[in-house]
Amino acid sequence: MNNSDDEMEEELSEWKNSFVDSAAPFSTSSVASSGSAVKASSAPSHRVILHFDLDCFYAQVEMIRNPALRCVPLGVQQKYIIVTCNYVARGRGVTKLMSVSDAKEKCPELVLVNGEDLTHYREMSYKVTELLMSYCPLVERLGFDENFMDVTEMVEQKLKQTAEPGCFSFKGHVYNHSSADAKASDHPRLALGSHIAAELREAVRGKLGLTGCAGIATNKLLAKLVSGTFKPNQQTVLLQENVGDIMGCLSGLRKVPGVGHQTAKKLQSLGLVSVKDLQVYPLNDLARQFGGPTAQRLKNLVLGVDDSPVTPSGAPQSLSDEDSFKKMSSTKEVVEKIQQLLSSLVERMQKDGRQPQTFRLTIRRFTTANKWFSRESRQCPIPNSIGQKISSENREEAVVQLVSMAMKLFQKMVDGSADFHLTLINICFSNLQTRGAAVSGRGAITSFFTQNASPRKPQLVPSQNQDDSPRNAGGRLDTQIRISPQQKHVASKSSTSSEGASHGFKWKQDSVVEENQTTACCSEVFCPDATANTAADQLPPDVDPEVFKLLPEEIQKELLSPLFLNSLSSYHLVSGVTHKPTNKSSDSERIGDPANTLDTSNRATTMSHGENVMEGDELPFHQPSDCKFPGNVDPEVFSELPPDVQQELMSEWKQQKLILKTPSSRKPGRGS
Ligand code: DCP
Ligand code: MG
Ligand code: MG
Repeated sequence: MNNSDDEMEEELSEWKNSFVDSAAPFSTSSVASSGSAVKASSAPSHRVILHFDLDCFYAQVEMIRNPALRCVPLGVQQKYIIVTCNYVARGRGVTKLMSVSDAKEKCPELVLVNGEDLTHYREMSYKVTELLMSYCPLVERLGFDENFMDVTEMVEQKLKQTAEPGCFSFKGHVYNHSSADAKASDHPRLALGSHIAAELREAVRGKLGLTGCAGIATNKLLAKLVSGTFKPNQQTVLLQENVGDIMGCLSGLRKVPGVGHQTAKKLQSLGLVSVKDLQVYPLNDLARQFGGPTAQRLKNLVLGVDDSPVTPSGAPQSLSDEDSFKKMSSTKEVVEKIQQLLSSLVERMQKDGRQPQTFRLTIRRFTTANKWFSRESRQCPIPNSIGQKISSENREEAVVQLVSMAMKLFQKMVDGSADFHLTLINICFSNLQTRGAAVSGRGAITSFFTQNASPRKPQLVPSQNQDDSPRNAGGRLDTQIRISPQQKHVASKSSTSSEGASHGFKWKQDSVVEENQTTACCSEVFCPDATANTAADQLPPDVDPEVFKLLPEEIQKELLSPLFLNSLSSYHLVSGVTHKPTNKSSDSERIGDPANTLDTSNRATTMSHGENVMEGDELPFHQPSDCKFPGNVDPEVFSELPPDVQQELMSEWKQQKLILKTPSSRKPGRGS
């Protein structure tokens, strides 16, 4: 599979086979005519999914912080771009992602605020999700300002309590209908969904002071598509009978959520440009080009069919921060930038309360061939002493030590004595563990939402793909990537933080799919010169002693301590050589997939997305370098076991006590 295919596969991966739905779409009228509208069925006959998208999100946050900005045209600026603007400014011709100079030309009285520090946006974003979750736990975040919610159960409950079909009504708009001609009693579930949406929007406005739009439909794809029909601060229901209309109104295949740049390009090469083109294209022909499952998914998408579940988002699995620039070419600047990024990231990490186990540094070099999309990373474990400082009052000390670690990683990638030209630096904490679990290398992610917020603190079962990385701030892509190619030369802001892709509903667009991030895992167990031999003896065989030598002495000592070596069982300690996985499915590239992490050879992966890389290499599925699998243990089977079981097994193997049988050699992965 070539890179494009991988990316395309990924764009589509979450839009799973749901052709059955399209073959037999739910008929609201049949429900009504059979009289079941008011008789609650035990199993919901169809889902009710809400999609919320806040109005001019960053601008609203700024207006809450400074109410004087409410009545002026306001633009939120990152580098030279207006990433969003309030509706007063929109009324005067300013648009999202306009350059500052164009915006000023359109609206000379435009007031600008700098939006490069995402702290307030991030905090508000989580408050919104938390508030929604207090009504129903099935909430999935999409970027900073969007949430899906599956309210099917709530609707069913309400339906049971509703005796009279005549009392149904729609709140807000109904797509392609005037309120009068849409008969709510024919669509009782969607009608009730519209009431729930209105109530939730009112709660968000009342409690947090934010307005937003909502879409109400039978799946995520349709809810997302319909929610922006009337803006701002309005909501729209999509009836099943109008699915064809809304799909037909999309101006091109790229407008279909889930169809990314690569897919659209390939479709275009087949002469398929409009939604209609793809709808009528024979499935068999499509399957010849894309393979059966992808072809099917594509067909489903253009038919408005999507059975992907709303997957509760959970806490991010990593926290990161980054900045991009036109040119950075001195080590001094690199140190300063890393220091600056670390100061704020460590603060965020401290607020989060968990202790990171892994630190990663990512750089992007300027090259003429691949100007913007080539990232390289090195990562290393974080000694417990530093981890503890992060979560304590010794934050500043932690920053100093982390800067020093970061610079060692930097030197593994860049020869500081030669010329270099960087355009981005990203730092990331991952493998976040609850306190107490950190030392043992075990533990689960706790509720991110319970860290700062209100007394209502829903506990989440985190999904696997959460990443508080620089991506998807706007619900699709990160700022930097979402800026159009013409604008890219200005090197966007990307002080970061987004959650990465939400499991089950990943929107990929534009150039993010082209991003080629090279991540090499770096063996980082270290020894001071004086103790080099003894230390080297203690190092696992595939650890690079050279890297070890580069680290500060106290870190080396700690890393050599038995406690720490023991905890390393959750790391892959390999030297960084990069290769591209040849058989990469979109799923295996995803975070948390054992198939992607159980590479007991040199572990390194060329990923197509930052967010995948962010998360994909942190999971405790690797054979620890100081503990080999017994000969008859199938690594793939091992990878399917829960992390705590793996840990236990590994410690038992260390004592040479356990021999596992090899039950099968099937591949791990989705559905296995
Ligand atoms: N954002 C960003 N960079 C982008 C796009 C968006 O930083 N390239 C940020 C700013 C937005 C926020 O994400 O406020 C949400 O993005 P939306 O696309 O939802 O835009 P808004 O919420 O600002 O406006 P709208 O009212 O159109 O939803
Ligand atoms: Mg928005
Ligand atoms: Mg949005």
